[in-house]
Amino acid sequence: MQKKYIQLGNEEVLKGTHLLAVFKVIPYGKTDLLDAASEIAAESSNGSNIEVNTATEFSDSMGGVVYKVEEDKGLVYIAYPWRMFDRAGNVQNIVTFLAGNVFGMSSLAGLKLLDISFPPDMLENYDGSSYTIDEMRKYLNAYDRPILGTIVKPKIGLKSAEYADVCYNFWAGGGDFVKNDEPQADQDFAPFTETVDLVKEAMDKAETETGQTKVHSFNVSAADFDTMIERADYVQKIMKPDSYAFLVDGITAGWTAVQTIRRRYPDVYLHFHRAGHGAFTREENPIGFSVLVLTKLARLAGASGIHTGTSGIGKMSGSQGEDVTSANSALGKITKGHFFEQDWGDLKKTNPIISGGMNPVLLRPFIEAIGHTDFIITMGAGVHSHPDGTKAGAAAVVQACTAWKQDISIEEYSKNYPELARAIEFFNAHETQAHKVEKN
Ligand code: CAP
Ligand code: MG
Repeated sequence: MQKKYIQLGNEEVLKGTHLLAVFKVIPYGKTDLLDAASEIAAESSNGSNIEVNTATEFSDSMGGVVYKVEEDKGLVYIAYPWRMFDRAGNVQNIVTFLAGNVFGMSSLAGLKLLDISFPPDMLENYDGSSYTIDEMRKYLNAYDRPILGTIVKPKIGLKSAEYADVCYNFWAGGGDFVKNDEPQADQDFAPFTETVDLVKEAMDKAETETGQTKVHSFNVSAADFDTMIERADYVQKIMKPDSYAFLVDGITAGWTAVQTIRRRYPDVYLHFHRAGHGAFTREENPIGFSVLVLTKLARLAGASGIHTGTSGIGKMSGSQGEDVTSANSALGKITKGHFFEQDWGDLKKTNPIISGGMNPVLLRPFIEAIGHTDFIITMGAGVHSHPDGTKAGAAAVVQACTAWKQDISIEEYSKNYPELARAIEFFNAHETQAHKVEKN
């Protein structure tokens, strides 16, 4: 045990000088929890497995402090002096410390970072969101309801003109927001610039026909930052201000990619797609971090919105508690499931993006699960599998939302709206949680 990292009952670390973290720890074999805690604190801050002769009084002050443990739950609380982190507002650096080497420690069978809290002085170094859902609502004139979106499906394989046609049909059916699916990038059958050009034409046509403004979220994730910037600049050249968002695959492209786009394009909605997060966040994974931690880090990095799960209502794993907690954390609403209260200071909110197996039938259940409508919802197959096509699928989503706003059941409301009626019949017939398998 590295005793200097164990300071149970230390209250000084709770007075605004330390980042606080809580881990669920499963030591191997008979390793004592406190012993494991000291090794985690060392490896995630200034130490290693053995004390070194090169340490100084100041370097010692940069050590993590185990200030509390809950033996029965395997919980270890560690405080980190916030000055140890890169002062240039670098989220990647926080993750490298707290979710880096420690995940590989041979003495641990499990290590899950469950929650994190940033002191006010530390928050001042971080960007937070600049263009929020509030700006998007203003542009779309969409208030007191979710922003209604889709993901163009099939996930890959449409030519540029076919892609733009799907966008047009969704927007013509009344939808607000279309996103690239997370792997759509610059494929030879749908070159990025050609797709942008045709999406612009589709958007102009749909706006003229509907009298409504529309938004498209373009995936600018790429092999290198220069290419990301080149793609983002092209979108900015072709599209009207406010009519586009930039999507970044935050897990696979990385935190530096997210923050590069945030810092170069502060007037654009930054859409954090979290493909790959399951490797870290699934509740059955003993090693990783929670959706709550991911969401808080995304807010620190300046994501305007991040996918936060469907509370077990859609196709992806996730629970009502976990997903709603992280969604409301993104908005700064303190709900149960937090270990720490987080005062976000001046950092603007990050909105939940709700996606994954959603369809018009599931809209009201989700709104009731999360308790508000300050989110973007995107339905992929839930729109494009509608028996009468994408435009009808979009109309069904809009009708389901109107039914909710008027507090009328979709069954009742659909008596005068055939697109919604067909959607109800179709999605009730298809086990909308078909991806749900009985977890044994
Ligand atoms: C949803 C989706 C999203 C997932 C990501 C997909 O499509 O496009 O990427 O929602 O999950 O590829 O599955 P569907 P999460 O609407 O057709 O399911 O939002 O949980 O990160
Ligand atoms: Mg997707």
